[in-house]
Amino acid sequence: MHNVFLSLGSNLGDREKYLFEAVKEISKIPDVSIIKVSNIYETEPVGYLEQEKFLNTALKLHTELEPLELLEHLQKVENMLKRTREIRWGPRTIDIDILMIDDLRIDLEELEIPHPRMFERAFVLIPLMELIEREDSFIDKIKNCINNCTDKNGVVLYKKAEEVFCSLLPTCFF
Ligand code: GSY
Repeated sequence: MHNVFLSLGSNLGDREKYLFEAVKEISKIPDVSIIKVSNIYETEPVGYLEQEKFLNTALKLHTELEPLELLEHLQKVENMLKRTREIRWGPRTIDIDILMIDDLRIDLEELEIPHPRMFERAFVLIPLMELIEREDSFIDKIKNCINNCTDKNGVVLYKKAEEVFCSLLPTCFF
């Protein structure tokens, strides 16, 4: 069984609906159980700045799938939600990134774990920190990085997880 953390973001169309649909589709992937979902944050765009604000959330999963199998399923969810990616760092209906899988380090063209830019991004780390337990690896690094992130003022609580995802998950998951 693998312990997995994901980051989800949307800044095109009905952003909240895309996050909801993405979590719904992820919950249907065989051999995947959603353990916890973070609150949703509204975040200033990072990278390509001339675009709308994002909504970001994070998920903790347990899965029997191997990393590349999980990636394939998540890419299907992105495709199903009509993700468009005309500009490299530009607007998208949904973005699903695998952040960490156990203590694994993976260095493949299609998948780098831990996610190569996660420790620089407050929009990833602030939701993620809600899901992290004391025994999880990288906890000290995540805390330090949040303290040092210059963009954390651009990350503002938008909605509590239970307001948005309650029909998908038991309350104990929030
Ligand atoms: O890497 C995910 C897509 N993305 C985001 C995002 O999800 N949130 C914010 N705030 N900025 C972003 N820039 C990119 S690219």
